[in-house]
Amino acid sequence: MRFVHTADWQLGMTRRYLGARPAKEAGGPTGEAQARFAGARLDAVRALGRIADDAGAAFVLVCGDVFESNLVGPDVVARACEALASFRTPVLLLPGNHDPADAACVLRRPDFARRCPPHVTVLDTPGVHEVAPGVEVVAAPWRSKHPLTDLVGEQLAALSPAPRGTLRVLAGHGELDVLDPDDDEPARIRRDGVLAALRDGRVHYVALGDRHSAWADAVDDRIRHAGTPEVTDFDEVDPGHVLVVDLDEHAARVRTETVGRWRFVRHDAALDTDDDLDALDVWLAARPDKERTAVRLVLRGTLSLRQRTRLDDLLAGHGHAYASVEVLEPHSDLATVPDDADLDALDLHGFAADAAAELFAAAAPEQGDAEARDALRLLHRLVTP
Ligand SMILES: [Mn+2]
Repeated sequence: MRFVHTADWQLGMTRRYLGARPAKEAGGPTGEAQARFAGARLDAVRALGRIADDAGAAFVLVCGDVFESNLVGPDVVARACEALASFRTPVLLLPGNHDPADAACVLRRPDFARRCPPHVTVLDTPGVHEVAPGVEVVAAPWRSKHPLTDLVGEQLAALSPAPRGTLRVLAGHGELDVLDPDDDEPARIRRDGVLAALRDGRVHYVALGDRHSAWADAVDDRIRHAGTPEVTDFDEVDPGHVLVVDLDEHAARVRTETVGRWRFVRHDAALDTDDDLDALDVWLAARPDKERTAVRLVLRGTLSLRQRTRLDDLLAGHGHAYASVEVLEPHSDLATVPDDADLDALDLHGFAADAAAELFAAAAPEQGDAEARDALRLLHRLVTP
């Protein structure tokens, strides 16, 4: 029995650094990257549908967070339904923590129900669903944003071993206790219970969502996170995939297919010299697929006013080619300290020179006046060619 395991489509997701909201500063993100990112998430969905169709999969199982929120707009819902309509393979949608099966659930909204293609089933009822002859999916949907129990464990506890000839796949959403040992979180999935259920044949595969990186359990690789099919954040280890699973009573053979095309990249750089700036320039210039890449820079070091202006120009220039280039301020530690060459370069006279000299004194490292440094950066930008 072959099926496709996926999760965390997060349709309707917005990202501030892609220009989801109009930027205040001139030259900031315009929102076109956000629109392309939203389109890419739908492209990934269509791509995994083609993979399922070509592989002759029995179904596509989406383990939660189909939508970013129960409050997504009707346009997001309509486009999701259009993408789902491109599949020939039946699709099973499990409510996750972003789209829980509460009173406002997007998967129960009239606009979704009206457009939802007939081969799509919403697993908003917990328990065993027969999805094909001899194939059962045990659903553990989220019914609220803050469940107080291990929803997967609850389903497993209610099961007897599967009848001979029946394959059972559990569909759950959430983090395993071994991946995030947080004792205060009652909804953590207890891995011991999952391993026991696989051992005694209550289920044959445990398909999970929530973790946006692909992951397989080291003891029993039939416990899996598919990860998000298109990257959503900078801390994801292995996003952009779907899993094609061949399952029998004893084992799962899993093939990983890549559907994601975007990259979110964090880059750390020490900036103290012009050579360091050259290296950053080269790094930014060399990356492929810039229009589908968001870069987050963590910068440390000390630059003169001239070098700081060069950095600002360099980032702005590359920023036009990339989906996003931003400096992660809370983790960066970049000081601008004027040097004598900066003062000479200003070439000021009279009271302006006096004011600049005063600002230089205040901006010296031992004074550490951040406002004086900002004022000097502005002055430098205004008066130097
Ligand atoms: Mn998610």
